Amino acid sequence: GATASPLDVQTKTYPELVVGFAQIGAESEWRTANTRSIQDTANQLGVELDLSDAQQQQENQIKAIRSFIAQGVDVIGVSPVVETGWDEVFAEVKQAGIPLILLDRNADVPDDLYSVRIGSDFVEEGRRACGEMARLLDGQGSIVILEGTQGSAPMIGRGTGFQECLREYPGLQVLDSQSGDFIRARGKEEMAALLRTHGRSIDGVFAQNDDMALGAIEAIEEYGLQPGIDIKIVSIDAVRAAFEAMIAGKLNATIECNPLLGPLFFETALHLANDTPVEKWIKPIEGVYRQDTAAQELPRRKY
Ligand code: GYE
Repeated sequence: GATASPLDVQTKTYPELVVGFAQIGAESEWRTANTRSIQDTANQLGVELDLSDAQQQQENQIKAIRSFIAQGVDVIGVSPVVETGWDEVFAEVKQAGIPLILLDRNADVPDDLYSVRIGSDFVEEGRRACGEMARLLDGQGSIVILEGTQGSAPMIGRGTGFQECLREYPGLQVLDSQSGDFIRARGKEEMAALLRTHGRSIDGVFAQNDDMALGAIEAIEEYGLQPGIDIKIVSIDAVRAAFEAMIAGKLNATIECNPLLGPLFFETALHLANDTPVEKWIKPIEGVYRQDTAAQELPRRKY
């Protein structure tokens, strides 16, 4: 019949949905897997996606968000490169009545300035990394940290969780920390510098992502030591290359951080576009991987 009953209110479907996403850039294997997951899912579902690449610059992400507002997209997504500096532009999104999803990284803003965050518990990842390091070093030794992008949520969260758990291990100390910006080549450079300064007193490396760990492995080999043996290495993400490095005995453990957030992102976007309530923080389920199961796990890895 022509009369609408409360049961058949108009709802949007995926092919009617227009979504803008302000991505950070392409700094790591994690990030490229994340971008691919978003693009592939949009294609599969028939969602119209406007994807912008900010080349690591917050001002480019802010510009992209303003252009999504001007276009009148249904939902905006952003992975904030750093935690602070978002209040003004997020308030503009709210003012325009557009739902906002923080995908992956969080922002340091009041809860009412975004609709939902979909992403990992970075503090827990840091705690797990410290647990692995303590096991590998038997609770005794000197660690250096390769940090991710300064001021980013994963750098802050992973650092906090690692330090918090270290308090349970008085025999472990952090000698030094340097930022490698989540980039492999930078991880190598910083590790080479740390080796020049601290040499053989380094027992362990906590790299805040796999890419920097892979760079550190090269630096340790060039220095003439054996990564994974002379110096234990724990990192975060669990990308395929990390499994290959574990199989080769050069990386000791990786803490999973799932980048394949595309399906959850668009499902949530559709709910928001249709005013269906969603949880404020949606977390993927993640594991810890070590050398002993790496060969068996590698064929199952999707990123
Ligand atoms: O760990 C790193 C990437 O925000 C969780 O960003 C993400 C991090 C990831 O560059 O590899």
